[in-house]
Amino acid sequence: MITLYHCAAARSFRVLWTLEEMGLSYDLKMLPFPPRIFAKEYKALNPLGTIPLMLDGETRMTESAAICYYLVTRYGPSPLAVGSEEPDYGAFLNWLHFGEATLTFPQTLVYRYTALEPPERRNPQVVEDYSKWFLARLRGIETAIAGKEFLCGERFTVADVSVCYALLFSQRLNLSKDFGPAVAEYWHRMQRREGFRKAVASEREAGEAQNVPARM
Ligand SMILES: N[C@@H](CCC(=O)N[C@@H](CS)C(=O)NCC(=O)O)C(=O)O
Repeated sequence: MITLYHCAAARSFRVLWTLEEMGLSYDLKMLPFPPRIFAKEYKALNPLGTIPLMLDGETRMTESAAICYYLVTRYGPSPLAVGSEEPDYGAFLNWLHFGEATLTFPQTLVYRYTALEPPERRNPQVVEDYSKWFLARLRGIETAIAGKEFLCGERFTVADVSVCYALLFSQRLNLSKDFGPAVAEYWHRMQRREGFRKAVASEREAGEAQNVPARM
């Protein structure tokens, strides 16, 4: 059984969404955010204190994009992966990592300096600079997705999952108001997927059952 440690709407949502798209069974362990403050015992499991942590037998992983790739290959073959023999293999890997390394990175700074830090440490300059940084990188998606249904491979893949998590996070950060029309339409479409809706319902139900409040 796959075990996923998750905070509502955190990066571990990528993994949860992938699990639901693939129809895999899993045990979802909900934690309050951030676990390093509100679930200090979690550090014994993951000394980084970060979410996600995925356990699958002897396998132990903490990087969301890598876990998505692990799932679609270990439990594949799956159309959610683009194979190395396909023309879009490079594009697939690029978008998969772009979602985390390029898009979520500046968002983390916006989140930290608007919500996570105590009021005296909040920093509007950092927020403004990294909001601009994020929106500039997002322009790459606007061009890539215009006139297309999915980012690559002509089908839904975990590259879409990875990038769409950044779009989900944008809503919380008040950045989604600045989406271009193609990104806005893409994001709207992706949220209508059954796998996305099931993942949202799954985290809500697990949070209620385990009495863990949703992330602020
Ligand atoms: N690169 C990692 C980043 C993991 C990460 O930083 N997760 C955030 C949640 S979205 C976290 O656990 N933050 C906890 C903290 O800041 O203490 C990934 O993609 O999974």
